[in-house]
Amino acid sequence: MSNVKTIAAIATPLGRGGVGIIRLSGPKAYDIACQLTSKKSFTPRLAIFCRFYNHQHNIIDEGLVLYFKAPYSFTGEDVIELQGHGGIILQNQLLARVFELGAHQAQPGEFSYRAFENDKLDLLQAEAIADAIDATSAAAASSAIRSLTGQFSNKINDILESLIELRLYVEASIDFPDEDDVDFLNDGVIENKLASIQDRLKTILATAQQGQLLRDGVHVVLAGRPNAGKSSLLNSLAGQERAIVTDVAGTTRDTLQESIVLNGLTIHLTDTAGLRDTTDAVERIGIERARTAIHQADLLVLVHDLSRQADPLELATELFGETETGVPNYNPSKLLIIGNKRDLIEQQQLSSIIDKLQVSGYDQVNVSCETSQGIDTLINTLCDKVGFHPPENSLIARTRHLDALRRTQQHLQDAYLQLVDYQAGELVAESLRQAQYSLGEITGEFSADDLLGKIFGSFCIGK
Ligand SMILES: Nc1nc2c(ncn2[C@@H]2O[C@H](COP(=O)(O)OP(=O)(O)OP(=O)(O)O)[C@@H](O)[C@H]2O)c(=O)[nH]1
Ligand SMILES: [Mg+2]
Repeated sequence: MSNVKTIAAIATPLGRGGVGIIRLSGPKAYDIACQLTSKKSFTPRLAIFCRFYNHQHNIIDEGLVLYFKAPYSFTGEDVIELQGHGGIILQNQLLARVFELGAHQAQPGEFSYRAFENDKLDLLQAEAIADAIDATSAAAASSAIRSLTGQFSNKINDILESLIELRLYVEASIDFPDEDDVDFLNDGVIENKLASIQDRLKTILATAQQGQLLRDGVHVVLAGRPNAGKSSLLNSLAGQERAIVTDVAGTTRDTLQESIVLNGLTIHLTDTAGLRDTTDAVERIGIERARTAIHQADLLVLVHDLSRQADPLELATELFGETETGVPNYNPSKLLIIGNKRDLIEQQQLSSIIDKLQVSGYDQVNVSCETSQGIDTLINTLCDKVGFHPPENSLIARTRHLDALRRTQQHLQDAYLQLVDYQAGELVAESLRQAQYSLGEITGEFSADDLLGKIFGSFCIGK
């Protein structure tokens, strides 16, 4: 008798709905379904209308039963789906009855974990399910579905295969040297194969970087002097009046976050209190919070009021500090300057500011929150600055994948140096082995148990 537990959970969101589904997986699932419905048997993949009874043979609910016989199911085990009515009380009563009959509450991600253990999915695909469910934009959802269908895994597996082939070639050459009197380390074969794998890895890393942006979005913080129009800009981008806007300097006291989707990219946008010296205790706390948000930003947006004629670089230096050479203490790739209230100034006044910024390498976009002039350009510049250019067939990715790809890249680079600079065959083989290990972590071929626990533990219950 198998000692695998049979698990059950409500698979649909708990609340009012036409249908609510309870899913069971494990060796007792079939028997539990028979006892629950007083039916003698179920045919796999055939929807059967049944009544669900409690222990006193009173009807709890009625609905469809679907039976997926192992191994032809999501988890690879016997799976039963009970499709009753979507009411909180009904679903909980049905679940309690299923527990009475021997099932155990499924932990978050336990169905997917079983699917992974039974080779129904690899780790990338399992993660893609969670990412598809949690997607915050249509583009993220469709790339998660592409990853789920195995497109990302196939690319990784293809590279893994070439890597293993190359490893075998190097190891065989070490074990059987001089067979044909060729110097295998210098004949260019390994170098070419290695270079080709490195190229493919570079391509997939670029795809994964886009996929990670699609999944996680970016944190953009709006900062600047009071009254520059930070809150007005947040409202313009969000398309609704989220933040309070007045002509009183110091209107925004606390940080305010709004997640918006622009050109398919999820931007977690934070409005902050205007930065200035103040004796007001509440405002001071708000400014401290603004400073914390500024430090955590992926991209900092300095909003300045064009009508005040201030030099934006001097302003950036004042607000964010300066380097020894007197330029703002901010990497131009992480700072975007917005000249707001474009409607209040003439074109000539703008030109001199723009020239100076271009010399310093800072990007500036001029907008008017009043007339919406420049907002579309701003959206495109924001996406450009964070490097968001997802290809049509983008694949969802996580920081974990990027990290593993970068480590693989480093091991391949090491292998290359050992080969070209030192002709050290054993060390080439060792670096290739490490590269294979790092790459294999992505699909879960090599993964520590605690990592798996962490990944599946963040899934929702019932998935
Ligand atoms: N003419 C014009 N006025 C604007 C524009 N953007 C904002 N304003 C006005 O500028 C004033 C300040 O706007 P806010 O968005 O509250 O400025 P803020 O930077 O959030 O200010 P604090 O919260 O005090 O730090 C308001 O009266 C806005 O209506 C613009 O593009 N053109
Ligand atoms: Mg404000």
